[in-house]
Amino acid sequence: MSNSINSHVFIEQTAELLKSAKRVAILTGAGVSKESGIPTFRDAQTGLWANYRPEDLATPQGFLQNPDLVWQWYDSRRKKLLEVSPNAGHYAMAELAQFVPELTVITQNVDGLHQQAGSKEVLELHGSITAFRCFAKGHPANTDNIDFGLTSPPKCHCGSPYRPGVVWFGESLPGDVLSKAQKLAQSADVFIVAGTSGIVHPAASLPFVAKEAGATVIEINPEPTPITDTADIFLQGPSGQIWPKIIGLLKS
Ligand code: BJW
Repeated sequence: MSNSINSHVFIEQTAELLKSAKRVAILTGAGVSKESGIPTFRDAQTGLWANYRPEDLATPQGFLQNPDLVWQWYDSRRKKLLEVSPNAGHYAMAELAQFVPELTVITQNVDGLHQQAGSKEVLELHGSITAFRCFAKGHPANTDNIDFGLTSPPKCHCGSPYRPGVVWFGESLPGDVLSKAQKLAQSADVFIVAGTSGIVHPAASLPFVAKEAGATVIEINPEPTPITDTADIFLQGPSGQIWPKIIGLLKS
């Protein structure tokens, strides 16, 4: 049963657990970048899926049907990244590495903000919005050659259009990355899940794998999710406010 109250006591409990933890894994989702100004997917008013259908924009079928629309949507999101910076939550997660022997961030986000904030060990489950490969053969693109503002996807030397290097619905996650994430879930003593709705698999199953394997599971989110009842501690609130409090206690 989770403690569904945002109280200093639970933040203190979290800091105490982290002080004695050896291996810590953090699974993050779109919510941790919201305070940087990047919309989440499923927020009813401001989420990306409030205005667009995931089938049209985040599936291989959608890309085949309308490559220009998909290209332009990702182009505008990539452009937005030039204007944003990591927030206090990203920086605090990066700082946590100074206090625990082993820390890995497993992220569903494609925005690169964990790395920008200084996190060294980052597993990108859903790829990166700044990488490209061709649709047909997966030939990687030299990112420097991909300009902003193109209305159609540029073509690979093999003639196939380039697509963003992200994972769409119905596609497999990068096998090596997923396998590392699953091993971490099985071996972490503290597993923290922050800013995800917990409905997209296989990422959403990782906290359950961790719990089953004996980890203490801690969730950070302003809203309860399907993970909340399984979490040992539920820190209810925004990532950018909760994480700095945890780090503050670790420093004191
Ligand atoms: C805050 C906050 C603040 C707000 N601080 N928090 C098992 C069961 C059922 C279905 C499946 C299954 N296995 C596979 C599937 C199918 C499918 C799936 O999961 N569908 C579900 C929707 C039902 N999964 C797949 O297709 C995956 N592939 C796969 O499994 O391959 C094998 C396979 C293939 C075919 C059949 C079966 C197996 C691939 C999934 C790829 C997801 N891709 C996207 C797009 C990436 C590129 C892009 O950016 O455009 O990834 S979709 C989108 O959802 C994106 C995200 O990474 C992902 C998760 O979203 P996230 O991060 O949780 O965001 P939100 O918006 O949902 O939630 C935000 C949260 O933040 C909320 O909780 C807020 O409260 C909170 N929040 N402010 C902290 N300040």
